[in-house]
Amino acid sequence: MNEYDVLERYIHESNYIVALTGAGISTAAGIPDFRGEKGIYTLGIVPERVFDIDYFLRDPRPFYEFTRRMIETLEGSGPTRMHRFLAYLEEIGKLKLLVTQNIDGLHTLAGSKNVIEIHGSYRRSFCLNCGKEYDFSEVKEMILKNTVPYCSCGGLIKPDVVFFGEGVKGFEEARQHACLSDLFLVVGSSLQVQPASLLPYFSPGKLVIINKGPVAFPRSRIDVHIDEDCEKVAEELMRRLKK
Ligand code: CNA
Repeated sequence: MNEYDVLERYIHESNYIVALTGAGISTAAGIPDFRGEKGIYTLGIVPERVFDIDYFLRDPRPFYEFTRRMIETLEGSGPTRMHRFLAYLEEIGKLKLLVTQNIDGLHTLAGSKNVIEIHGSYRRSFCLNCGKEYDFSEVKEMILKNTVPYCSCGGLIKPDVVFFGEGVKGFEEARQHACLSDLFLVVGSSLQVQPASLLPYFSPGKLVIINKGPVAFPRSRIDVHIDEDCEKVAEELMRRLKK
C-alpha cells in the first residue's frame, strides 16, 4: 500500500474532514509562498516587515506593493486543482470545514463555502481614522495605480487582513471543528505560524500532511506525509475518488 492508497482509504472511512491550508496551495496560481523554494524570503522581501502592523502604520508602501503584485497575478490565474479538489470534498459531504491562512480568496472562488479565513481577507477594508468601510473594488483601483489608498478623511485604509501583531479570526470555531474531525488535512503549509499551526493538535483523527518539504510538527503524530506538489496530489486523488 502506498501513501495515496492510505489517504484514499482514510477519505473513504471519514465523515468529518477538516483541512488547514497555507500559501503552498496557491503557488501553482503564481502567488509566492513565504518559505518554499521560490518563496518571498528568496525575493528579498522580509514578511515580518511587510506584514507587521507597526511597520505598516509607519510605512504602508511595501505591503501595498506586495498586494499590487498579488492582484496582477490573480487577474491572470485562478483556483488551482487542489483548491477545486477541496471544494469537491465539501460538495460530497466529507469536508466539514476549511481553515485557510491565505488571504487570496481562492477557496471561495473555487466554490468552497464553509471557510474560515483565519488571517482575514481583502474583501473589506477600513479607514484607520474614521472607520469607513471600503469594498475591495474601490481600493483595488488605487492599489493598481501604485498609490497607497487613503480615505476621503485623510486616514490610511487597511484591508481586513491579519498582520503579525494582530489577533487571528475564528480560531475558537476552527478549534471546535478540529476536535470533531476524524481526518485532518494540512495542505501547503510549513506549520510555522501560530496559532493556526496548533489546530492539528486538537484533532483526535488521522493527520495527513500534503506539503513539499518539512513541517514544524512532531513526526510521531503524523500518519502520512505526502511530500509532493499538491497539484499532482489533487489530480491523483480526484482520479481515484471520481472513478
Ligand atoms: P509557508 O511558511 O511559506 O509554507 C508554505 C509551504 O508550502 C512550504 O513548506 C512549501 O515548501 C510548500 N509548498 C509550496 N508550493 C507547494 C506546492 N505546489 N505543493 C506542495 N507544497 C508546496 O506558508 P504558510 O502558509 O505555512 O505560512 C503562513 C503564512 C503565509 C500565512 O500568514 C499566510 O497569510 C501567508 N501567505 C499567504 C499567501 C496567500 O494568500 N496565497 C501568500 C504568501 C504568504
